[in-house]
Amino acid sequence: MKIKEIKLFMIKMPLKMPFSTSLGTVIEREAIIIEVINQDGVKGYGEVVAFSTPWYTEETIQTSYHMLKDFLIPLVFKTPIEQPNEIEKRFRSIRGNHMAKAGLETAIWDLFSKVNQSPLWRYINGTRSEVPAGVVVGSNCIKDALSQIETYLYEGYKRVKVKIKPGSDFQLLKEIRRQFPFLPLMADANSAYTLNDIALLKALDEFNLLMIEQPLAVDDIVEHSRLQQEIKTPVCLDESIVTYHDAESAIKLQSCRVINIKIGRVGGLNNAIAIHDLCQRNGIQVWCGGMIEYGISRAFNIALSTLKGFSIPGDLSASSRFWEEDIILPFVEINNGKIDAPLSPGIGFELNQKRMDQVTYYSETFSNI
Ligand code: OSB
Ligand code: MG
Repeated sequence: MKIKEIKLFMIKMPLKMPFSTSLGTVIEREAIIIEVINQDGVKGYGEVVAFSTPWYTEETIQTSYHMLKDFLIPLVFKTPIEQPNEIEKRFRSIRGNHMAKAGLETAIWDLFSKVNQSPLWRYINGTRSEVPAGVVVGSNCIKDALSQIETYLYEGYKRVKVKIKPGSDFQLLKEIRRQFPFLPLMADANSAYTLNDIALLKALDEFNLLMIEQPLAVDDIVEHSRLQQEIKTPVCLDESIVTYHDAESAIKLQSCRVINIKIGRVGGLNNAIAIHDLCQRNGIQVWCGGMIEYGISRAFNIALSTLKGFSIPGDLSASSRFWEEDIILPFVEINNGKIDAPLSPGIGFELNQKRMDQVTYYSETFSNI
């Protein structure tokens, strides 16, 4: 298949309410929406989930734009593509920059599954037609967190994740557990602790958390192994797992019992699927992590979560969780705590053109001549 044209749309929208992590607060969300068009005019869509500043990973929207424009798009234009799973190899000549790669690679997966007239989730051999929804509370004020959780349970979410950091951990979780004793609950620290905090982290065992996500630093694979030996709560790695090899190392060192797979963080759908398969072979549970994304990226997360190993509800929330109006149609909705995997070809959602026009502040077209 020959890619004839690629368009980049820079978009920006305020979140309905600020989202706080141990590393900072997101108020407005930028993203790059990628449209790839083949020789027959069929279109595929992808989304770059890097943030405006490099707080979660090294990438930003601007570095992603540079990578796409000057390196990745030329690599896609260079020769025809036989299969979408060859793009990851083609991109290996460029180091890192996983979110930029994932945005373009996923657009090509969407395009191929459309050409094959198959829903993406079937194209990648997904095994379930609906996926359990999960939601993240983005406030560390105890009162706000409790009232947000109440609203989300009413909306049907079956799993809640809260953000913790030193000074906003034990007491927050204690209050949540007091009010919701049986809620499937997990805590995400975004690297806020060190092994010096082991007493506190041990104390969290009493809350019966599904897991604690990324308690220690990004490169603390060895330290996480030490920690997992000391605490009962399963350790889940997020930021630490950027490559297939990272996942292999974490499994070998027993640094975690769970891995959060994010398509953007691991450089695309091909790697996400490979890490899923590796975890399946090694008895490691996986779930799909969120990036405060728009509907295009969410659609890929839904498709990925239909794979057999995604046994735990992911950060899979409705369009209305973050957005007044999402950039896709129909909006993602929760029904009885689940999201239906769409039945139409590709990602199964259309671009909401009216909304795209409102939120696009820059665009550029690249032609393969
Ligand atoms: O650490 O999982 C994280 C959002 C942005 C950056 C990092 C993380 C998050 C979330 C997911 O917690 C929020 C969501 O999209 O539902
Ligand atoms: Mg996380």
